[in-house]
Amino acid sequence: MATTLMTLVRRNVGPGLAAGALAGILVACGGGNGNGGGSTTSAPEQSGKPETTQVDVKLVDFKMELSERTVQAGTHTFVVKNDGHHDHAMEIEGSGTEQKTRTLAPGESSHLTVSLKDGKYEVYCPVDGHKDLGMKTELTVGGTASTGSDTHTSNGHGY
Ligand SMILES: [Cu+2]
Repeated sequence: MATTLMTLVRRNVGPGLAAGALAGILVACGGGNGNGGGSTTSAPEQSGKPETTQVDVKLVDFKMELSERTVQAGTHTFVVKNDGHHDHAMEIEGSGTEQKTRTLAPGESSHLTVSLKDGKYEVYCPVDGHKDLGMKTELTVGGTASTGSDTHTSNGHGY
């Protein structure tokens, strides 16, 4: 009874599945797109005033109305309209400047372009006695004297 018992037990039970890949927990929640600290430069394009500004002047019996009481130094065009029932005109005087429109009949209008420096100007009607009747007002010229390309911040206190 020779029995060859070759018991070949190949127990190849290797712990093959040891690779418990931990790679599963990779939170793909990458911290979002850079929430850039509000440096949003939305330049409020202030249409800077051109060098020549317009001031409307209304002449009535007997008052003088300016659309602006304060302007910056520079060249200004006064658009003068006689809305009264008498002849009127506009004269501006101050800081060595003295200019006036021609006398305007009721309904007429005229332009007067004046270069103004800092200072106070008297604006009045030079027609007989109208000034004393109330046709006078004041115009203040102040602020930045630079008429150049001064387009920085909006509060340039140039002196
Ligand atoms: Cu007048």
